Amino acid sequence: MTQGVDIEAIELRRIALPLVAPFRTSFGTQTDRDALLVKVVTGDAEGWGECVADADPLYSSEYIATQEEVMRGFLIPALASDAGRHALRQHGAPAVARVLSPFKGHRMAKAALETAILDAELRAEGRSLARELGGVAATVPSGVSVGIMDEIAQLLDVVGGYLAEGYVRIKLKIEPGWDVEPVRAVRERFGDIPLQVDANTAYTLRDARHLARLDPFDLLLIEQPLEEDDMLGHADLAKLISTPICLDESILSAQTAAAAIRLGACEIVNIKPGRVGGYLEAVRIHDVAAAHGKAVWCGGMLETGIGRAANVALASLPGFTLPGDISASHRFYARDITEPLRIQDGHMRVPTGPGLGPTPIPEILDEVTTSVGLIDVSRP
Ligand code: OSB
Ligand code: MG
Repeated sequence: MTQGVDIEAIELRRIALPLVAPFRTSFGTQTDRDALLVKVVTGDAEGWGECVADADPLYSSEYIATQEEVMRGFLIPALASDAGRHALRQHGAPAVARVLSPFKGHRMAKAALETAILDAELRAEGRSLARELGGVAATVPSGVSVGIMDEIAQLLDVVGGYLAEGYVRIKLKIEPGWDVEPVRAVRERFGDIPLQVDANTAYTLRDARHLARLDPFDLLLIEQPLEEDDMLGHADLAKLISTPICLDESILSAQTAAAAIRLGACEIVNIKPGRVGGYLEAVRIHDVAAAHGKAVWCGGMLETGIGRAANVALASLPGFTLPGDISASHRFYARDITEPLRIQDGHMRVPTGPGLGPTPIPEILDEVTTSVGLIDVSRP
């Protein structure tokens, strides 16, 4: 348990980082990452959190401008109120979700604030996030997410490059018109590698027969084939295809995870701390899944080293039995804002230093910053 925290100031910083190559999914093509970093300053330490919302509401309804707005207008004032400060002083980071619970949704903003507060608290106490969350592994296996390409030949080159780098699992982004053929080509070229696909809601239940054409390829899973709120559709689809269904966008909390599992809507859960409101809720989803004998893995949202290091800590929990979307810094960024995270023999080392581990390198951070504001929340 953490010990309580007294926040003096919160810095909100927007940064823009070019991607090394465009990343195409069924919902669009990304060439830059526009991110929002939260820095929490206490009397004893500074803590960091990364808001994983994208510039546009294409993955989910959340997007970066609204996340900054809701933090400034509602979430930070609640944390800075007398009741908020009292709760944080008494209980530390575990109080954040409760203080913010009157405000509906905006989980990515809540997650970033909670992470920064938790990080500040752990750094002050010299404890690591992995230990705090219940991590057990010293390294975690690295999978990589591969975008939609124009040509199969290009896809095979890219996948071959990642396998040569040591990634232990390949995830192909799919959409109607780019599904069976790329999967077949990757299987034919690279054989029996751990392989899975992610549709980001691009299909409907009417596509069930088509999706069953993926059955012979022995995929680890198909991620989020149907819409976010189509829990019943996923349960129906599970009866029509043999590839195990994994949910990403649909799982917003431990409650939705429990419902999805009970309904038979998913066999596996992709846990993204931003999507579910923070690392503490992420652990609860891990626990719910474990109680039902379901595997989980840690998803990614093109995080910088800050968010990625925290994801590595989460992925070190025992229920994370499948490789996560936990790739090296240079998979997405020529220059990360932290010391670059690297993979070695297909694995990433779990940070053991205080808090989430790495911190932004100030010179790099300044160069990529597009706006920054400090909110004084101290009281005499
Ligand atoms: O659906 O998993 C997804 C990236 C941005 C938005 C959604 C998703 C992704 C990825 C993971 O596929 C990329 C990563 O490794 O961070
Ligand atoms: Mg996904």
